[in-house]
Amino acid sequence: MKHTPEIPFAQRPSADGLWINLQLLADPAHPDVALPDAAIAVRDGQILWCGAAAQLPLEHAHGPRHDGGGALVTPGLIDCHTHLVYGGQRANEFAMRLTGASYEEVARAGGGIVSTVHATRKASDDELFDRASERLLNLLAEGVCAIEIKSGYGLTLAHERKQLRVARRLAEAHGVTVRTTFLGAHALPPEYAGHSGDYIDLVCQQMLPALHAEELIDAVDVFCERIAFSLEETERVFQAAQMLGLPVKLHAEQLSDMGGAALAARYLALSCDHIEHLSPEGIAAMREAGTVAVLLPGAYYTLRDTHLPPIQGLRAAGVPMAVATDHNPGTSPTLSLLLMLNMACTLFRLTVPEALAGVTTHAARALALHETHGRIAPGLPANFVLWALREPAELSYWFGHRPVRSVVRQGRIIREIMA
Ligand code: DI6
Ligand code: FE
Repeated sequence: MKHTPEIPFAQRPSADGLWINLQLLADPAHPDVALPDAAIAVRDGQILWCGAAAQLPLEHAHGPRHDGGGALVTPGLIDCHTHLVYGGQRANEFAMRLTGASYEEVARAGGGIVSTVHATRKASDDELFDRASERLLNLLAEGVCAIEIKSGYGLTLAHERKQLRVARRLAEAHGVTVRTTFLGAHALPPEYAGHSGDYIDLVCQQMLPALHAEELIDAVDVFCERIAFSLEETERVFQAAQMLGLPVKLHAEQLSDMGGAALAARYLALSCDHIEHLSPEGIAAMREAGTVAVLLPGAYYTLRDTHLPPIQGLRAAGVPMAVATDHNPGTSPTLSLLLMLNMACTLFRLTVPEALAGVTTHAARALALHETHGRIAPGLPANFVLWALREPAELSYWFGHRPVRSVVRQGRIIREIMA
């Protein structure tokens, strides 16, 4: 079945004009300063002005009017860690874990990431695009305006290229900001069993330079873990990325403390993600480097993890914390960033302002998009969401609910909202 959005993005109406009757939360890190009776002026798809309607400069008062009906308005949400493009699914492993197998046992038995690699290699570009589009539409319908998409289920040059091209095509087709992350070092492909050094050679010497030359890579990631790649192997990939001028990030200390966060910080990583087992030294290194801590409560929940990430330590150190879905078929098969917002509060005890900053300003920083995304401010592209809610805390409070009234994405009005 071919999946196409009902109305192509390019045919959606322009959001240009004056948006009035809004309760404006321009910077979600400060939800207590939502501005009542606010307005946003949009021109050529960009925010021209925003603030209290009473202070609207006369020159912005013309053009079409859009009445927000008193809606709460936030910046578009940002999902800064996903593995959205892949073939197949892994409900069978979910069932195996319910009868006692652990994630690591399933992986060692040839399931896990490698089983998704087989399904992804088999799938055509169009199949991958169609499946990923369906998933993406769920996230977009919740007000997501920017998303990171990782490769890492191809593990050959051709199949990694296929995943990254699909990610670029999704951006174009759906009018959403996509940052692609090359995760060639996600798992050891079966044909390299016992030769992980050779596989890392391939990643560093062939895949990375070729895909970079094709402008398919915005950042480089590694799964640094007992069941994946060592600290030394991770560093080799970081060195290759650095030579090409590409920023790095890391799947760090998810199942054990490998010292990955401190290494990533030495390479000025944009983010360290998961970090359930992050040490005080790791926190200090991340603070020094300005690295964002990306919290992934969906994986924590699915794996029934009990080892909480060191939230209090991160908070005390002032390390920015982001929250993302980690959408993937193994450990986080969720398509709701709003649910992650709730889980970040309920499971990890983030405060409401922390959680809201986690899916906006801090998520933008984790993708090096903080100059353009995650806030509502003059000069930024028009990405904002009107919610059928009265107060910001409701965004974290409800779960299993989609209270979106309207989305403005890349300067166009999206009325979806898909079923
Ligand atoms: N960490 C994760 O949570 C996912 N990848 C990773 O490096 C899991 C991916 C999978 O199981 O397919
Ligand atoms: Fe992940």
